[in-house]
Amino acid sequence: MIALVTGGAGFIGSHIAEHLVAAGHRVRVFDNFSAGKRANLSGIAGGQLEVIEADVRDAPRLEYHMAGCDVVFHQAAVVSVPYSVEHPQETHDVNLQGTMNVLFAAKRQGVKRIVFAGSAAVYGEDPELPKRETMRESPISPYGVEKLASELYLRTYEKLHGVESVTLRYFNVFGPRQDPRSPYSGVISILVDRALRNEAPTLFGDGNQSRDFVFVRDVVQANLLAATVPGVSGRVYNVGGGRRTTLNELVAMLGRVVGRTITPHHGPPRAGDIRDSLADIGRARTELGYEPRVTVEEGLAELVAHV
Ligand code: UD2
Repeated sequence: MIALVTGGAGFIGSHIAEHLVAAGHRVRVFDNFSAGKRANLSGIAGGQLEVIEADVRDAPRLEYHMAGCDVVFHQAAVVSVPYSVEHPQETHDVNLQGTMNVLFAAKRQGVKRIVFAGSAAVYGEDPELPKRETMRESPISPYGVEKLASELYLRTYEKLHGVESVTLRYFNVFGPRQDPRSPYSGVISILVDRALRNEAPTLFGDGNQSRDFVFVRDVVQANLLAATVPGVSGRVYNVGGGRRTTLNELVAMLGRVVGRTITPHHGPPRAGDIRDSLADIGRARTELGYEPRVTVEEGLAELVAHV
């Protein structure tokens, strides 16, 4: 197939691109390199990969490069929840208008299916766990609103115009190429970075908050299934590991991986944080055949070996 990966030079997008090329597909990476990096693509064999430096806000260019594509993996986004609170117009333009641009272009170009990087952020702070796709969404940030509105546009276009799409609501994705250097980086990338520098990490709060961490290779698996399994268009799926790990457990696991005890500092809890998160992945299992294969500790070991 020919696939366009928006955000294809980023953390998750570059893993999708790499996997597709390795499986013999032709891939167009569409990325503005604001967060993406050329180095993320350096391990991908040249011939089947085309890299387009452009922005999803640029609708004509997006449509131009979508011509002839079978599938679009729409990963491009400004991924920070706190940044969306500070810069809602910018994140609206990228995260919602960008999705609409993908959708309109895909419709006109006859793309067979869009796979959309949704987010657990659509669930908001309702404490009920595990999160199921049938629960009422109640986002509490511009980011969550943008991801939810994007899903709704995709689903509505499927009903109105038959444009096929599948939304994957990512939980806490981790793995190689996740950038640890921003204040908004995922906690695992920060913990590993500090451990390898022999610095103590800071946990915000008591460290007993928990997340459903999922290794990036399992997220790639979910994307490929979402692109190819018949009869799932218009569906929404949680993509997590289906298990919950506290930050204190993470720190202990990382200590085992690096072979020494890590003693974190504790700071005040981060404003706006939810306490716990856990995905019910039953729907993805049943309908897509998704099965997370990498445990958190295995993923940590692979990450440490990679850095
Ligand atoms: C995740 C997603 C976000 C959104 C959200 C929805 C990531 C990177 N972010 O945010 O895009 O989908 O879920 O709920 O996956 N922490 C520390 N020390 C640090 C950094 C973080 O203690 O140096 C804590 C933080 O306070 C939180 C936990 O680690 O309790 C996880 O934080 P995160 O930023 O990795 O991810 P999260 O769940 O806020």
